[in-house]
Amino acid sequence: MTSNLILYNGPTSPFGRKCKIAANILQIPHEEKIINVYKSDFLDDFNPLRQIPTLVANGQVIADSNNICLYFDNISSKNSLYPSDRYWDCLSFINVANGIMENGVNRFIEISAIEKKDQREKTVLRYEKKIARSIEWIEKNFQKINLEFLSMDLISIACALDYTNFRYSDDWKNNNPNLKNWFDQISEKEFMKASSPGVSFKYE
Ligand SMILES: N[C@@H](CCC(=O)N[C@@H](CS)C(=O)NCC(=O)O)C(=O)O
Repeated sequence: MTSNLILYNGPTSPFGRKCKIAANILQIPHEEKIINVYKSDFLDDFNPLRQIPTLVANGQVIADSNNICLYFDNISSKNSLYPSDRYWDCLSFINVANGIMENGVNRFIEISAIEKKDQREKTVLRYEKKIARSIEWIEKNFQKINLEFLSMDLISIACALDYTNFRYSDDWKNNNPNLKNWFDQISEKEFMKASSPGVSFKYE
């Protein structure tokens, strides 16, 4: 498929998954390139943080998943994924979902890429506490979200929870019944199945 939108992505990135699902729902034609971010020096010219997702849109670089999703939303003729009646609320939920992803990624790096003797137990616990607290916060505030409309915060929450299941644990389901019920349903959607994590590259 030829396109002037190139989404550099990874096989398991929850941030990249958010963008992929947003592009799917908003019907944004683009080319996705799955790269090994740890070996992709070429990306430094676009994004000195060398992170995925990074979008190159007609030569314009857009880094960071939040910016990429906003860009897709901006150029789409579909309904915005950011409901105007709860815009700031939506951004706050997205921020909490991103935090779950970030702590999940950092936790996984700590336990999988660092020699056992050098792993920081307290740091891992700190990541885990933040993940648990954030999921509980979403559960407690979930009624603020209109579940009839697939908004960007719901997409982000779904990606964050699935990444938690993938890299850490699904024990959160035991004490967050509303989220569990909703998550079990959204997991059945084609856009979730089509974007589920692949095989990761070795951290280096
Ligand atoms: N704030 C960024 C975070 C992206 C991020 O952390 N990406 C990870 C993969 S999940 C990455 O590229 N890691 C490689 C590295 O930082 O060296 C976003 O929302 O896009």
